[in-house]
This record gives sequence, structure tokens and C-alpha cells, in this order.
Amino acid sequence: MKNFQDEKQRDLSINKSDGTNKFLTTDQGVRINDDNNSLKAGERGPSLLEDFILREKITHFDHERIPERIVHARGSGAHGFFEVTNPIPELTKAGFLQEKGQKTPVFARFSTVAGSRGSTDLARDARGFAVKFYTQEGIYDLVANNIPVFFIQDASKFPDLVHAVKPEPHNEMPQAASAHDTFWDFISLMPESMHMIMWVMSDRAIPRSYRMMEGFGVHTFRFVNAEEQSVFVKFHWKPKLGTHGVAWDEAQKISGKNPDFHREDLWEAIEMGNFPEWELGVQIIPDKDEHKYDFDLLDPTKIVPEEIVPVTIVGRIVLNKNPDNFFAETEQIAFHPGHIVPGIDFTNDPLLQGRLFSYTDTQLSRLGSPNFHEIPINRSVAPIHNNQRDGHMRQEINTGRVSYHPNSLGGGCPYQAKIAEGGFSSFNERIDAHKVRERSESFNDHFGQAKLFFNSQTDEEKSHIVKALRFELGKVETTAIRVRMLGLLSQVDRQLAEKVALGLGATVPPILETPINKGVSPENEGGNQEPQTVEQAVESSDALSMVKNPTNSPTIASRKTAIICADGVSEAAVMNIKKALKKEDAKGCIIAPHLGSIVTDSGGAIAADFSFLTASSVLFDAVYIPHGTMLNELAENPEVMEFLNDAYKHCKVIGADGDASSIVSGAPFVAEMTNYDSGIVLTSDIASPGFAQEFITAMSQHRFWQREPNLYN
Ligand code: HDE
Repeated sequence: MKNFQDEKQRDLSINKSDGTNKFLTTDQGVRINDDNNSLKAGERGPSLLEDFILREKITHFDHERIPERIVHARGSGAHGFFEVTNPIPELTKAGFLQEKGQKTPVFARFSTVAGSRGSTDLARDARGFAVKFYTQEGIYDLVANNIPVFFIQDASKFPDLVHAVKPEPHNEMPQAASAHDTFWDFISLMPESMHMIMWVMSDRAIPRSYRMMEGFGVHTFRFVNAEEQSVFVKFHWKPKLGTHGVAWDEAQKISGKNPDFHREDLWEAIEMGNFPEWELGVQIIPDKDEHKYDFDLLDPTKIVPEEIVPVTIVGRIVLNKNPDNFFAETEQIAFHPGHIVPGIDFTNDPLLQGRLFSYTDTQLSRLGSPNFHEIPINRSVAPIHNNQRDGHMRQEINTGRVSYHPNSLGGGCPYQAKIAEGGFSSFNERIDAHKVRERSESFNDHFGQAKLFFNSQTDEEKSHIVKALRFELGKVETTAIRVRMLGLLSQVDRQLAEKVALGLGATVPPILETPINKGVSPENEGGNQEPQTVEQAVESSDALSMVKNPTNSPTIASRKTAIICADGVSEAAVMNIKKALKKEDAKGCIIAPHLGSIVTDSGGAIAADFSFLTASSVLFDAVYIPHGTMLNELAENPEVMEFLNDAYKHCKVIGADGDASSIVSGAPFVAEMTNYDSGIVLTSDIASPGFAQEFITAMSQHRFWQREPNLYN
């Protein structure tokens, strides 16, 4: 099996163009002499139709946009590689998983789901986590999300779900938000969505960074080995930096201050050499265990708890190169869960089966041609030979007269590959059934795993879920929808429903055995099975909590600290913290009242990275005020207090030394602090040897959620 040492070999297949030191030309290659003036009859006269240069330029411009993705329109991507760390040839014959150290080029695209292409990165939403592997046996796409379950069980409900969450059709509002009537109307009538609802109301739906999210294949897939034996498999991506979120108030403010927050974060990390990295893990379930569990492996609203089937790490991806051109790469990349290679196969999950139709269909409408596989970012590195011909924008010049099979004129070529030669053959699953429009009864437990998720959260995380639901349902105008939701929530957790109800000024309805109270709409009565709650084999799972998540590590690599300065700041203090942060691969940014240079206490100069106008507390992970002779200027600046207040409210580390400590200890929030808050690092000493380390240790806890008023205390 050939190895890709880096992505350069793949780059060769991409048509790149660089205008440096080149003549400006038309699309037909004619050199342009004047690109600033259109052709006119006289210098003040009308433009002439014969101006082929103007017409070509404007026509191309008029057609620059293509339809955005129906869902996942807002996204960012990067190149990198996948490396096998633990080969699994006994489980799968997939060529790219056979040898330790084997590398395969990849392109990953992360996205929100509901918003338009220009919407904010920080919407409360699931995130897409799609990876294209350019394997030697063809393209393999793992089109995953950062949440391991989905809202619905059957593909036929997907257009309804998406219509419900998208801006309402009469007034196109709200953008990139689920907090509106149509979404919750639909959800309140779809009890199968309750597990997913728990996840999207948690901080998983407001990640700190794309680099700090897990990824999940959601559906159960199959691995098939060389002996044509199959096991079931669930895919997991585990982030090297751990799984972290932001506060909801912070997310909303970031959306205003920098809607490109996640895009910029991914781009900058790669430019700075902090290459984002995830491990690829698999949960393996033997074929014979298909019916062993209290949930159905084919049901995409269920996880397999890691306590029951642990995750085996098989490799890692590293993203080490930003795209050269957003449109050509990130926008034109076409993912499809049906892009699989020998050794990987589907299951009969009815959501997955629907996806297998949808993704080619959507590329036809978005990219406009069945030749979308010829766009450089979509090209396979494995050679392509078949009898597909023609179509819009065909790039390939197929030679010869034969475009059919079987043929004798072309010597029978291209010819079929035997399985031993790498020919794909579907897993030989036995199917013996009636043709029905029905859902299996084994899909009926809509509350059991929602409960498991909720029970696995810390009190702070439970509190966030309550607040998210109060926010979302608080934006719903129709009382009946709110009440219906409270009815459903009460079947997940009575206390949860009561706490949400308190915020809404409503009461939780009794659980009546009427379909409406179960969330089933009257017209569906009898059509849907009665939802149930099945007792789970595990009561709680740490992997489901972001705080208790086993992936979490104390690293602060690539985190950002705002160093608040003004003229007179201690140069030694600034250098000291910057050096300490750099050692941890973290960054200190100088924020000052104005851009340009800040004069230090020793008469030196430090360049400001941002002014208070161009920076904001919500864009940083921690705030530090060094000592110096600038105390009065900063203490009187309301922007400084806003910085500190937001950092406190969003549970971040705040540090100060020497006289600057008094700015922090004079802040109004200090009075609210009930016990010693380890996230506030203060010292009156101006040369405390341990200060920088204490600050960094505090930063490594990421967030001090215990600071917030907790609804579960
Ligand atoms: Fe998708 N989904 N989806 N989806 N999905 C698309 O394909 C669809 C589902 C996911 O960065 C579309 O090229 C249906 C689950 C990601 O380009 C479209 C159903 C999961 C991305 C589509 C689902 C996903 C998409 C829109 C239910 C998690 C972005 C544009 C049957 C495993 C990929 C496009 C990228 C994109 C259809 C459900 C993940 C319309 C019909 C479950 C990460 O084809």
C-alpha cells in the first residue's frame, strides 16, 4: 500500500493558478491592455456591445454564486493527513487502515447546520464534522456531527425538521437560531427528538472551537474483513485539546463581535503551527450482538455507551494546511456518506439509507453537474476509468470509441475487478421481509437515553441545559407549544421540567395518556408507536459530560490571554507572562486604549495587538492586568471594567499583580464572590516568582462554572 508522506502528492492533482509576475488575460488567454475602462464611442460616449473583455468579466461575475448547501451552509475547512496508529486488518480490509504509520491525505470541513453561509459561527446548533479521505482505493467520506445522535429516526422527516428550524418562511426570521415557534412546534410533536434535544441544549452546541469538539458518525456502520466477515462499528473523533464550550451569553456576544470566531480560530491555529488533531476511535460490536442491547443499533437517536463498548483508537488526523481558495476547496467540496471503500459498508439505519440518496442529489443541484467528482478538491487519487461520459463541464478527455460494457472493440476494457483485486462488493446480508411503511418497535424508547444523558451531567451542566431551554422556549410565542414541551421534558426528568417551567412562568402538565401529551399530534394518532422509556443498562456515563469527559486535558495550547496595558505598564511583567504563555503554546495579546506603541515603565515600547475598540473580553480565554504606572488610566476606563465583568461572568481566569490587583479587587463582582475563587489570581507582589505559573494552572481548568448561580445547588 503506497504511503502519502504529506499532502503535496495530492496537491499535484489540483489545478492551481497564481498571477504573480503574469500578464492579466481574458478567459481565452488574450492579454489585456486596459482593465480600467470599458470600450466607448468617444470618451464621454455610450459603451459598445463589442467590448468582449467587459462582457466576459461582468458575465463571469454575474454567475459567481452557486446555491449554498441546504443545511451546513456555514463552514470552514482545512487539509491534513490521517495516520494509522493501531492497524485493524482483522476487522476491515479498508486499505487505509492496514499498516501502522500509513498516511492518507484528508480534507475536513466543520459547519453549523441551520444558518446561511454568512451566518454566525456561534449559533446554538449541532456542528458538522465531515472528513474526506483520499485513499488509494478511492474516496472515503466520514460525514459526521459533533453530537452522536440525531433528531429523527427516519429520513422522511428530514425536510420537515429542516423547514421547522430554518428561518420562518413568511418573514425569513430568525437566522441561525432554533429559538422560534416552528422549530419547537415540530419538536414538541416528535418525542423521538428528546435525546438529541438534551445534547443541543447543552454546551456541546456552543463549542469554544472546532478544534475542541468530538465527532461522531451517528449511524452504526459495518466493517468487512478480507474473509468477508462483518462487525458493526460506531465512529468517534476525540480532540487532542479536549471538549470545551463557551457560555451562552458569551456565544451571543461573540456573534456580534466576531461572527467568524470559529473560522478565524481554525485558520490562525494552522497558520501558527498549532495543528488541530483528533484521534479516530471505533466501537466494535460483533455481528452476533446485534440484538443484545436495550436499544436498536439501527436507531440513530441512540448511542452505545462507552461503558458497554469502549472506544478503540485506530489513528489520528492532523490538519496542517489552510485552503488556498475558500470557494474552490471548502465551498466546492462534496461529501457523501455513500462514498465508501471496500472494507466499510452501511447498515439498514433508515436515516442513513435516506442520506445515501440525498447527498448525490444535492450535489447535482448545488454544483450543477454529475461531473462534480472532477472538481479538484473532489478528485480521487485512485485512477478513474469507466463508461460515464459527457455532461456539463466535463473535464476528462476520454479517448477511443468505446463507452460501453461489455465490449469487444476496446478489448473488454475497462474491466471489472474481482474482490481479491479490490473490487467493491456489498456485505452479503440476508434480508427476508415484507415491504412495509412502518417503524420497528425497537425504536420506541424516546426517553431512556435522554435521561441517561441528563443524569450524566454535572450540576453546572444541568443548570446550563435548564437555562438554554428557558431561553429557547422563552422565545416561543405560542403557549400551547411551551406546555407541550414541558410535558415531554417531564418524561426525561421531572425536576428539569419544573425548573424550566419556573423560568417560563408556567406549570408542568400532568402526564396524561393522551397522544398530544406524549408529543404525538392527533393526526398521527395510531400512525406512530407510543413512545416509551426503557431502563438503561448504565445510569451515568462520563463520556457524555463535557466537564467529566475523559478526553479533557489541562493543556492551554493555542488559548488566548488578553493582557490589558496602557502607557507606563511594567515591561518585565508583560514579557514574563508572554514568555510563560508561549512555553505552553498559548498566546498573550496586548490590548491598549489605542493602537501603535505603548510606552513601558522602562521607556521601551510594546506594540498593541488590539485597542479596546477592536478587541473584546469574549474573544479571549483569560484576562491579565500587569502592574505599572498606569493604574489611574485603567481604573477610570469603563472598557476595562467591561472586560473584567464579562470575563468574570463567563467564568474565565482573571489575574493581576502589584497595584493592578486593586483594579480587580475593586470590581463590583468581587462583592458577589462567596468563597475563594481559584479563577481569580491576584498578588500584591510585583515580582512574584510563582504568579505566571499559578495563572497558567488556573487557565488549564478552562472555566470556573461554579462561579455562576447554579439552579441545581
Ligand atoms: Fe446531512 N446533509 N442529512 N446529516 N450533513 C447535507 O449535503 C441529509 C445527517 C452532515 O461539510 C447536505 O452536500 C439528510 C446526519 C454534514 O459539506 C444534504 C439527512 C448527519 C453535512 C444532507 C441528513 C449529517 C451534511 C447538504 C437525514 C450526521 C455537511 C449539502 C436523512 C451524521 C457536509 C450537502 C459538508 C450535509 C442531507 C442527516 C451530517 C442536503 C437527507 C444524521 C456534516 O445532502
